Amino acid sequence: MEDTLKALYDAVMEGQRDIARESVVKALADGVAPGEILDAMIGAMGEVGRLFEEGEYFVPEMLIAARAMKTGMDILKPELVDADIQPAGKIVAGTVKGDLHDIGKNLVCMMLEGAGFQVVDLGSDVSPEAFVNAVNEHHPDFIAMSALLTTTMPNMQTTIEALKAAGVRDQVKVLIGGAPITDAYAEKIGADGYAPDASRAVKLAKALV
Ligand code: B1M
Repeated sequence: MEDTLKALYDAVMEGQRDIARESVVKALADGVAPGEILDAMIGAMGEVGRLFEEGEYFVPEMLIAARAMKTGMDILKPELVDADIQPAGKIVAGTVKGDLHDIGKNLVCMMLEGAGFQVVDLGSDVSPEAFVNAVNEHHPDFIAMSALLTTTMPNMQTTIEALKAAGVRDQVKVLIGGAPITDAYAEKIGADGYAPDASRAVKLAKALV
């Protein structure tokens, strides 16, 4: 069992998509808890980030690692979602304009779905207008915005301003997260809450619903 998770960890770090997929399938068949499988992949991506920061990995290595993780997550996702749970609330999620990082946002979406929320995932590079349109179309309880770049963080504020201008700010709670985001930043831009990781995003949404 541990060998399979080690193989999965290595496959994500080395960007080996086929091995990542096979390892997730094998781990599930062996009865490993989906959360443990997820932890192995999150751990590997954390190590990829550390190696990038130390100059040992470059953007292509990060990219293939991220793709391998996504391949594994595609298999894992249905296992994380309990179909019997009634929606606890509806959430429109997306990574803000200009930002292509979607792994953390995808994890947040998966965890929220696993906790019984209905999630409308707008993807990455989502414009303020697209968030506003989604609020008008889906009438969610929350919007969850993700940003991984200091240069795209301000687009969270721009989105909140667009919600205000469209007259829908009061209809939704705005939750934000991503590596450079802090509680202080959430307060500064008038968001309703900040979560540092996916599990705390679930706790936050549950507390505010
Ligand atoms: Co990028 N990248 N990247 N990257 N990348 C970072 C973010 C960086 C910190 C690396 C570094 O320099 N050390 C750095 C940002 C520096 C900064 O702004 N301060 C950086 C850079 C510079 C860039 C480029 C500019 C590189 C370049 O081209 N020169 C470029 C920008 C592209 C763009 O977006 N326009 C770029 C590109 C890429 C790839 C495409 C190669 C790839 C992304 C692939 C993808 O997502 N599909 C990539 C990756 C993989 C990373 C790192 C290595 C890993 C990010 C990740 O997936 N982490 C990252 C370094 C790092 O984080 N150490 C880095 C794993 C993920 C599980 O964590 O996303 O933090 P995270 O999500 C967590 C929490 O933050 C939280 O919960 C998640 C799960 O627990 N959370 C939320 C996230 N969103 C939330 C929303 C919520 C709540 C919680 O709502 C309520």
